[in-house]
Order: sequence, then structure tokens, then C-alpha cells
Amino acid sequence: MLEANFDGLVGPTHNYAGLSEGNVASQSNAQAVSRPRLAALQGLWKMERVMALGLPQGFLPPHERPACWALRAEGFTGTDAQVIAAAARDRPTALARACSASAMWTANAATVAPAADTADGRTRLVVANLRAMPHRRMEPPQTLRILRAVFGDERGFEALPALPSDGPLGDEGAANHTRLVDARRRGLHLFVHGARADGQGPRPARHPARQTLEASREVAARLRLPPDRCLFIQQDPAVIDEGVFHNDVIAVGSEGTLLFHEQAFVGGTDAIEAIHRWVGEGFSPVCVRREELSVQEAVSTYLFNSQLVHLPGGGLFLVCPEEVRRSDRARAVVDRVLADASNPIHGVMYLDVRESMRNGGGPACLRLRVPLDAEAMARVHPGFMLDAPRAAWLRGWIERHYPEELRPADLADPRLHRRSLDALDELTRWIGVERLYPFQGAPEPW
Ligand code: SUG
Repeated sequence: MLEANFDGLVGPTHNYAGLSEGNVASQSNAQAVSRPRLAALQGLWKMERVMALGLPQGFLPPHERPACWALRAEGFTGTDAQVIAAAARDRPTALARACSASAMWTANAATVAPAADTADGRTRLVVANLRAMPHRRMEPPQTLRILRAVFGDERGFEALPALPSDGPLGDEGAANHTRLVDARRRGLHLFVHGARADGQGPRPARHPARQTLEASREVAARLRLPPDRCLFIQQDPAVIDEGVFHNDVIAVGSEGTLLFHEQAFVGGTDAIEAIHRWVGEGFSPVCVRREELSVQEAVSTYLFNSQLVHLPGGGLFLVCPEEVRRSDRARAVVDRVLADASNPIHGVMYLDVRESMRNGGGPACLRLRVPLDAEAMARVHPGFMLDAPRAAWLRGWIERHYPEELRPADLADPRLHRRSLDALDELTRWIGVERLYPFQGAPEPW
């Protein structure tokens, strides 16, 4: 089985609106000038470099933005241009939400279980409801449309709608889920929550806990995973208050290896021992102590938001953000981990995804991992997979359509709307799918 990565293609309206409470980068870069073209090219380059490691690489297209349908649902009326102008005048935050390119962070698109792990032998994906943040709560219907286009072959896949977003179940998808394997290579699913929905137990004091235990349990049930292959542990609420809004900001795992900060989980070493007992022989914990790297440094460098990829020839490889290379202390952690022969992490590559980082999205946020065997791989819609010529086409498409810079006031420009929809129209024709977006007449997915 190979791990395919489906990266979110950064959308033409990528901007900094300060929409995510508890996300330090989003808050501190609010209203900065963004560079959508550079952002999309940085993301594409990452896809090409990971693909060059021998892993199948796909992409998930941007969502329709500005989302005039969302503004209409908030009461704005008239033509698209009128709706955008009225929102810009009366409710700029609603316009900023409707313009957010946040669907680029596909680690939040869904939680995935490969065919080998599910009760009926189909790869299953449960869309995340993203209920904690209003600008992200509008993503699930489009995410489901896209996942059903990519993984539409029902003999091999089932893409399921998100949990209800009007209840207490907050679900942020794969950012709070890690698939490990035991010595017999059976899949084990580690779910990490920020708090319980029933109000019991510890919870952060300042920032929202986006993932609830009850949501993780429901996702595991919908994925049809055997209960004994699932473990539910809690993120330390204190680190959420320091800016660790998803578990993938403080831990990353693959195969039998878990790279984590010592303050990541409630219970500290007890939690790691519980994981160890559960995974059994072959578990390789790689702990980073606070003396080596503080939680604050983990948040500013995004060391734990590196991709930990399992190379087809064996061994694990880190794909780190450039910010790690530029931090003496974070880079020293990487060097120490690579030099330590007791873990299978053998190599590293540093990549610049700064435009995404400035909104709190590192390399791991930008990808959804979908482990696929050859049979499942053959059932993926080929229009969403990359190779060198297709990457070159995408580069040209980005250069033709994407604005170089966006300032907050530019979101109100009706030409940005037209330009974005033209780009998506051309993209879907090239992929070979029809009626993917509301503006193309796509039906409600549920
Ligand atoms: O949900 N930022 C995203 C970043 C998501 C990172 N994903 C993972 N850790 N897996 C978020 O907070 C900021 C948008 C803005 O402020 O304009 C934003 O949505």
C-alpha cells in the first residue's frame, strides 16, 4: 500500500483576514498583503517535490470563492456583483469569510481509513464539519462534491457527509487523526481531541477546542473501524491556549513512528505508554522535550507540521517548512532525530510554503493522506492526479489566472470574482469533471 497525498490547490482569493481565533499566525498577519500566485506556486512545488520521492500525488481543487451563495444565505440579495458590494459595505467580515481560500488545508477536509482497515474493504472518507470557525464551516458541502468526484467509484470508495454542524460535535478531520501500524502491519487509528462535548474533563481556558471526543468516536464509527484498533486521547488544553489549535501542530506519525512534543497530550508519559502498549512491538516514539524546543517554538516553526512520509523503498522522510531550517533550535531537533539510528526517520527536505504558513498552515496542513493499494489507486479519477506534464499545465494555469497580490479592499472587486470563476471553469474542463461548483449548477451533495 502506498500513501498518496492529496494537496489542496491554493485558491485565487488566498488572503489574510485574521479569521481563526487561537491560530497565532492567522491572528498576527490579519490584513497583511497576500500573494495568491506565489502561494499556489509554492504549494504546487511542494507537490512536485513530494511526488519526486516516489509517492503518488493528487490535488483537490479550490472551492468557489467569493462564495456568493453563502452571502445570499446571510440575507444579501441581487446579482453577484451587488451581493459582493453590499457585503463589503455592510458586513466586511462576512465578505472575508466568503473569500477565504481555507479549503487549501486539506488535512482538515476529511478523516480517511484505507480499504485494509474498514469493515467492508472500501476506503472511507468522512468529511470534517469544521464547525468551530465560521469561515471553515462553509467548506463541507463542496468538500463532499470534490471527494465524490475524486473517489466516486463506489466499488472502492465511500465519501461520507460531515457530522451535523449545529450540534456539539466539532470535527476537524485528519489534522487530529493519525494512522499507525502494528508489527503485523494492521492499521491503528489514533484520534486526538481538544475537549469533550459533554463538558466533562479539562478544556482550554482561552482558545476553542475544535475537536471533541464525541465527534472523534462518531467519525471512527462511520469509518467502520474495529473499536480495538482505535485509541482516543486528549491534547493538553494548555497547549491549545498556546496556539496548538490542531494536534498536527504538535505531533506527527506514520507507520510505527510518532514524533511528538512532550507536552502534546494530557497525561504526558502515561499517554505515550498507553499508545506504546496499544501499538506493541515496533512502536518508535520520538519525543521532543521542552528544553530542546518550547511549545511556542513548535508553533512558530511548525516542526511538527512536517509531513512524515513513508518512502516506497522503506524508511521515513521529513518534509519540513523552511521556518524549521531557519531556526537553530528546531533544525537541531531534526539533526538529532536523523542521527539517532533507533528511529526509522532517515532524511529531510525543507520547503518554502510561507504564504500558507502565514495563515497557520504548514506542509502537513496542506495535504490529505490517503493510503491506497494498487486496486484502489486504479479507481481514483485520473484527472486529480499529478505527473510532471500535468504539474506544468497547472503552473501555467496559475500564472494565467491568479492575482499577484491581494489587499483586504481587493476582496470587494467584482473582477476578482469573475477571474476566480473563470479559472475554476477552465480547471474543471481540464480535469474532466462537470458541474463541480454551485456556479456551474452543481446540486446539493446531500
Ligand atoms: O483552520 N487558517 C487555518 C489553518 C489550518 C491549518 N490546518 C492544520 N493544522 N491541519 C485554520 O485556522 C486562517 C484564515 C484567515 O485568517 O484568513 C485559517 O483559516
